[in-house]
This record gives sequence, structure tokens and C-alpha cells, in this order.
Amino acid sequence: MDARRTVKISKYLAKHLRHRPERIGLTLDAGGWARVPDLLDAAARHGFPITRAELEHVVAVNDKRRYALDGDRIRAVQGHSIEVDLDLPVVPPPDLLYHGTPERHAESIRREGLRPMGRHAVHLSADDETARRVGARRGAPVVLVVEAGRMAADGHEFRVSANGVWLAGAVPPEYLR
Ligand code: HQG
Repeated sequence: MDARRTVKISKYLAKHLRHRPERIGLTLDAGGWARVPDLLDAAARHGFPITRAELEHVVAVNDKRRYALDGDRIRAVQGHSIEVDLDLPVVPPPDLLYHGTPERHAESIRREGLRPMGRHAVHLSADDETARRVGARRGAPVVLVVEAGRMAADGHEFRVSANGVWLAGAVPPEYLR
């Protein structure tokens, strides 16, 4: 499959497994899982036919391992705006985590901390380089350093998605460098 088709399918999955399943009449369970046959039917009915083989390929080669296929079900492993319970355990974070953002957000973030905005959690990266790439999606990036170890010691909870994205409810400004 060519790279353009792969990206197109991945974006289609992100839209409907993270944000707007109802747009194609798809129902996700509490954990965010869709039944694969339901997803393929719904996509076909809404003018975007995907084969099972294509779906498996996209999940397997996805650059960020955004999707989990488990037998006959599939879900996005992070990034939701709709209510889902990924049922991830609380785990101790590394001392430092990183958040990349476009420069224009930095002042507001330094003032009020990191908020989940349209998503269910604040997304943090384990390394500076990944964070820089995340920030660069929308402009010249700055990378903020989060004192995650100190936050956890103060009682804040961290979880990590299956693809290694760290998730926190919010990051108060006093933990940002
Ligand atoms: C910013 C992609 C002003 C925040 C990436 C970000 C990631 C504030 C934007 C994943 C703020 C929200 C998530 C505040 C936060 N004032 N701006 N107080 N608090 N922000 O897309 O972290 O490719 O929801 O800095 O790789 O950019 O989709 O979050 O710029 O892992 O798999 O508000 O999305 O993954 O934007 O990206 P987003 P994000 P995928």
C-alpha cells in the first residue's frame, strides 16, 4: 500500500476512534474499543471502504503505534476527545517529562500550567526530541520541561499509553521549567 493511502486511513481512524465515532454510526465501548466488522461496515457505508488487510497493515506500520488491534476489536491508544476509560494503571513517571508546544502558547502555559484542552489528558513525551516534533506540528516549537517526579511525589497521577505517551490530568505551572 502506498504511504499516502496509509496516512489517509490512519487519519480516518483517528477521527472516528478518538473524536467522532457517531459521524459514521459507530459505537465504542467504555474502553474505546470498536468491533472491527462494525468499523469496516460503517466506513464502507460512509464512502470510505477499507479492507481488513489494509486495516491490519495501517495498525502494524503506524509511525506512532496509535492503534491497538486485539482479535476482532480495535481502539486508539491515546488522544481521545470523547469520554473513554483506557483503564491504564497509575505508574511512577521518570523525573522529567517534556511537552512541545508552538511558541505562541508558551506564555499562557507558563501562567496557567498545561491543561488538556480538547483532549482527555495532557500529553507528555519521554524525551525532548519527541516533544519538539509534537510542538512543531503547529509552528516553531518550544519544549517545556515538566518536573514529573516531584509532581508524583506531591500526589499527581501519571499514566502511560501503550505507545509510550505519558498522560496527566493537568500540569500546574510550578512544575514547569
Ligand atoms: C496547548 C499528537 C494555552 C498544548 C501528538 C497544545 C501528541 C495550552 C494544545 C498528541 C495550554 C493542545 C497531543 C494553556 C495546553 N494555554 N495552550 N494553558 N495548555 N496548551 O493537539 O500535546 O499524532 O490537544 O501545548 O503527537 O499538542 O494525534 O495536544 O499545543 O501526542 O497521535 O494546547 O497529539 O499525536 O493540542 O498533542 P493537542 P498536543 P497524534
